[in-house]
Amino acid sequence: DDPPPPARTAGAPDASTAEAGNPIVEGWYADPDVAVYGDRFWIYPTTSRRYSEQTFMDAFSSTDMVNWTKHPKVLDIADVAWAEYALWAPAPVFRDGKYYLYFAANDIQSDSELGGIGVAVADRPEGPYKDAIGGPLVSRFHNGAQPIDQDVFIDDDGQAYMYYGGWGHANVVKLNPDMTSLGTFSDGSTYKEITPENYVEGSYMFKRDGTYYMMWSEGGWTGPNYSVSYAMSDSPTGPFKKIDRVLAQDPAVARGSGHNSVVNVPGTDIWYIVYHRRPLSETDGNHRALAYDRIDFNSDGTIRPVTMKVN
Ligand code: FUB
Repeated sequence: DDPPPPARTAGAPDASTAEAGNPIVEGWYADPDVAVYGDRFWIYPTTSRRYSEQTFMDAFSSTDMVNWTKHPKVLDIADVAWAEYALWAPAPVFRDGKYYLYFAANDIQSDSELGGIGVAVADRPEGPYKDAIGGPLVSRFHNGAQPIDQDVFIDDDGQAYMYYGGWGHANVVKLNPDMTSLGTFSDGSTYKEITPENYVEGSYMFKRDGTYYMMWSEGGWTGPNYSVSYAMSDSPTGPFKKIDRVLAQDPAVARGSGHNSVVNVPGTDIWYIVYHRRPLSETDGNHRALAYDRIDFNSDGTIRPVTMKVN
């Protein structure tokens, strides 16, 4: 039996009073992307290790965002024939009875290397996810954007978009309804550059009250000044003008907070930002931990700066 699609209705999970401790789960994880599938919240993170050792992904599910169940190795590099190392930055999305997990593989530094953004598919949120197309969906630099750190967003009209990019450039592409091939824009182009001010990586898109919010990370990912900023637009393809930084280090709590996603508690106007951060005790560049906090909106839709919970 297929599980039900992502719920925004009765039967949905409830995290309206969540006061969980941070880190969300034990272990070194980064780049969390959160989805609501049926009656559970799901978080898919990068296994935060040296790239050569990032060869699998775990997932975590919860009905309340307090108690989490670990689902080990939902995607394994053994199931992606073209990937040699480094699976990271997963992006989950559901469509037409299938669960998709977009990921980056092989840290390509030039167009001549194999790697980029791939897509895996499963019948269930916990996988097992298998490579859907036998090669990368985006395998080269376009507009200067390294093919990493993707997020997939399906608009209310059914059009799917993928936002991605490292090395200071961001692109948006359209996905066809099969979710495994790229579409074209009305001008015939495939890749549209949407780089906002100070963009480094970690693109993310969500929609609230008809407004499109693009979020991204700034600063070096190993440094204390890694942070999250956002733009608002009335179009999923921008333009995206930076409004402000919303999540930054707090020297009393954690450093290097970034690479986020956002979840709306179904049926409410309660929103959480899910991100990774570095514990103050961190001595290893890969020591990143998952955290989440409330995000609140002003009456004009702008986002108030996030206060990081201590734990
Ligand atoms: O986890 C590997 C890299 O670290 C990601 O691509 C960046 O966004 C940063 O979080």
